[in-house]
Amino acid sequence: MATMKPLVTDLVSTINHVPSNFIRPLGDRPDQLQLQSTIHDFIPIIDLQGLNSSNRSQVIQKIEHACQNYGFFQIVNHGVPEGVVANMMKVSKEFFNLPESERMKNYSDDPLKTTRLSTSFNLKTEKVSNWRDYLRLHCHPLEDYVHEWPSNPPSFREDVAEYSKQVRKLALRLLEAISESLGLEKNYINKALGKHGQHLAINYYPPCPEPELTYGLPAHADPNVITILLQNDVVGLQVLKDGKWITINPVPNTFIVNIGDQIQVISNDRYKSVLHRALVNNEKERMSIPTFYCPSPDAIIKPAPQLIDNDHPAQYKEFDYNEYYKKFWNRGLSKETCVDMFKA
Ligand SMILES: O=C(O)CCC(=O)C(=O)O
Repeated sequence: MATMKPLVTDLVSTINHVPSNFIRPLGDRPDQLQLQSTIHDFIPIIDLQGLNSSNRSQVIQKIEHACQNYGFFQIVNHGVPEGVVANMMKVSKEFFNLPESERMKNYSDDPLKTTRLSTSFNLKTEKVSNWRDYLRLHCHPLEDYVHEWPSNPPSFREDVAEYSKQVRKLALRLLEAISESLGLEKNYINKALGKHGQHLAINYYPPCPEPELTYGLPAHADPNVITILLQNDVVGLQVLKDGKWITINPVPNTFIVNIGDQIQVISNDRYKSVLHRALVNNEKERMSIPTFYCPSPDAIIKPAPQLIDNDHPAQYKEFDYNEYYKKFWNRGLSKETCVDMFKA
C-alpha cells in the first residue's frame, strides 16, 4: 500500500492525492495564493562586512532593530565561502536522490538520536503528518559525531564537516553582535551556552499533489539560540509579522537568521523567538538547511541579570537546556511556544 512508505520522498511517486494523515483540519490550512503572489514582503537584509570595520556599531544597530521587530534577518557578506555552500547543497541533494534502501540505513523515529533520517516532525506525538523528510545531524564537537554521519554520498562527511565549521564561525560572530546589541559584553551569550552545541537539518520537501491541504512544517518557534538557514531557490518559508504571514523570497548567497527561544530567555523578552512555517508546492522540490546553534545539554539558561530591573522583572525561571530540548520534542509543534512553559 502506498502509505506504507515511511518517507514522503518515496511516497510521492506512488500517489495522486495527499493521503488523509497529511490533511490539516479546515481553518488550519496554508494560504497558497499568498505564496504564489509575486509580491512578497521582506525582512531586513544586513551586510556583515561592516562588523569588521568602523561601521560595526551601525551594523549592531541594524541587528538590534531586526531582532526587536522581526526576530528574523537575512545576511550577506557572511564569510562562508560560496564553494563550501555549493558543496553542501549538492551533497544534500545527492543524499536525497540515493536509492531508498541506501537512505533508510539512517532512519530513526527517536528524536534524541544524534544522527537520523526521519519524516514530518515527531511521528510519535503528532496528529497530522507534514510533507517533509529530514536528515538531522549533531555537529559540535565534530569529532564526536562525524563517524555516525552517512558515508554515502562519498564526499558527504567532508562537505558537511567543512560547512559546519564555517557556519559555526559565523554563529559565534553573530552571537557576539547580538550580545552587544543587547548592551551585554561581547562574549556574554558565548559564555552562557556551556560547551555549546550545533545541530544541522537537511529538510527535503518533495513536490506535493495538493499543497493547499498540508504543510511542509506548521508554525513553530525554534528551541535553540539562533538558526542560520540556507535554502534553495524555491519559495516556501513564511514568518509571522504583526499577525500576518510574510513569505521570504530566496536571495542567492544569503542566509536567513532567526532568534530562537534561548535568546528570548537570555534577553528577558527584549527579543522574541518568532513563529515561522514552511509551505510546499506541486511543482518543485524545496530544500532548506537550517543550522541550529544551541547550548550544550548541561548549560543553565536564565535571563541576563543585567537585563533585569524593577521595570523588567525576570520573565523566566532558570532551567537546563536538556530539560527544555526534551519538552520541545515531546510536545509537538505548536503555536503556543515552548518558552511559555518556563515563565517565572
Ligand atoms: O524550510 C524552512 O524554510 C524552515 C525550516 C524550519 O523552520 C525548521 O527546520 O525548523
